[in-house]
Amino acid sequence: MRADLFCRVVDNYGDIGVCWRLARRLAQGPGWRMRLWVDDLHAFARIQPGIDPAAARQQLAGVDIIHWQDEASSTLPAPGDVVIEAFACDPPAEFIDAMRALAAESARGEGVAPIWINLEYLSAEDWVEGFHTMPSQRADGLVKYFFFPGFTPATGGLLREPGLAAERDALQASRESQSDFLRGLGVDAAALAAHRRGARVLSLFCYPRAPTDALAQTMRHRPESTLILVPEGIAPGLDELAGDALRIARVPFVAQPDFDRLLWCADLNFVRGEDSFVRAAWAARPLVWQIYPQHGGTHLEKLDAWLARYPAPETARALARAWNQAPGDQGTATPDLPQALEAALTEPVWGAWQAAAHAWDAELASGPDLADKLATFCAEMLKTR
Ligand code: TRH
Repeated sequence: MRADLFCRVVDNYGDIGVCWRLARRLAQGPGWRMRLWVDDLHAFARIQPGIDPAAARQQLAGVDIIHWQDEASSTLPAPGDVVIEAFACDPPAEFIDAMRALAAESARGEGVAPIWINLEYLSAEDWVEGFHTMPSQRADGLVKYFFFPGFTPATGGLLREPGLAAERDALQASRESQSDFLRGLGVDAAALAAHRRGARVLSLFCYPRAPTDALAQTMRHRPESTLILVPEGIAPGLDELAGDALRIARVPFVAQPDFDRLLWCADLNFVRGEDSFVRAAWAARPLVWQIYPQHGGTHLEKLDAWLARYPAPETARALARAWNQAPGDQGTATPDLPQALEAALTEPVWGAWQAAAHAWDAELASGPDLADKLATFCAEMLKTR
């Protein structure tokens, strides 16, 4: 199966983060020949060492990567068997023209029209199941299928590589291996010593509006020691809030497999957006998700839809709500972050949250992942052509 995956980087890293993971998963799992079109190679290079932001074309991890430049070019390669546009990014007009020509040939029995997929953003909302794989008939005769990631068997599922749990469990079973990994990221001796002495480890990947000062202040005053791992550029003012019981360790942006390992080393992961959120679920550890903020507070409805599915104690859900409230947000009364954090980190809530995180990972891992579901869907659609 040959596939074209189009990715337009809106902002941050999640658009390319999801697309890069999908491209590699389809290449390495179902064995598709993947062509990944990316408009912003700089964001890509930030999360994937080895990407050359100046290259018009390059190969990495078995994926053919094309710098998607909007200038019209008549030399576009012919569309693959499957064309995936991520997050409704609209492929180039000339490419759609070529798809239409293939559809016309197919109608004359002379070829096979590509399957056109629109990969949607992840949502936990109930309506997603009803729209997953729905066709959208265009005026030009082409049909586009909506493919919705999700948390239930009636959705497209979530990206998950085979063997992930075994690799995770091996690292989580050895504090020494975790220490070696963190040292490899440049975590200093004092922080590593705190880690070896059993400090509670948090990872922090959030948007600027997150109440990170309240987080640091709360952790500073707890009886146990805490180590917070923070990627460079995130929560810039946090380092000044370190104290006796709280150490802040800055880590570089790393490739996605190492970002997974960072999450696996933490007892509690503060994540954001879409892809790091899912990867924190795969860490099988407690997580606090900061959803991508949207105007009018619609993101809080999406947050609540997910919280309704998250089997953690109510205290942990209150903490997630507090983490996502910003000054002046409408909606439910803002739970007090320090109070919610204290309660969530204290037994028996903390132990119940840890058990729930483990069970949720196992539940979500039980079915086929998004790449396998997409491959099955496209194979079935091609049979009908
Ligand atoms: O960067 P994000 O905020 O991206 C967001 C979301 O995708 C959101 O859905 C979208 O609407 C918005 O962009 C435009 O968060 P996310 O989704 O977690 O993507 C971050 C990616 O960066 C993820 O794939 C993990 C990766 N990453 C690394 O690979 N290494 C790192 O060191 C870090 C910090 C992140």
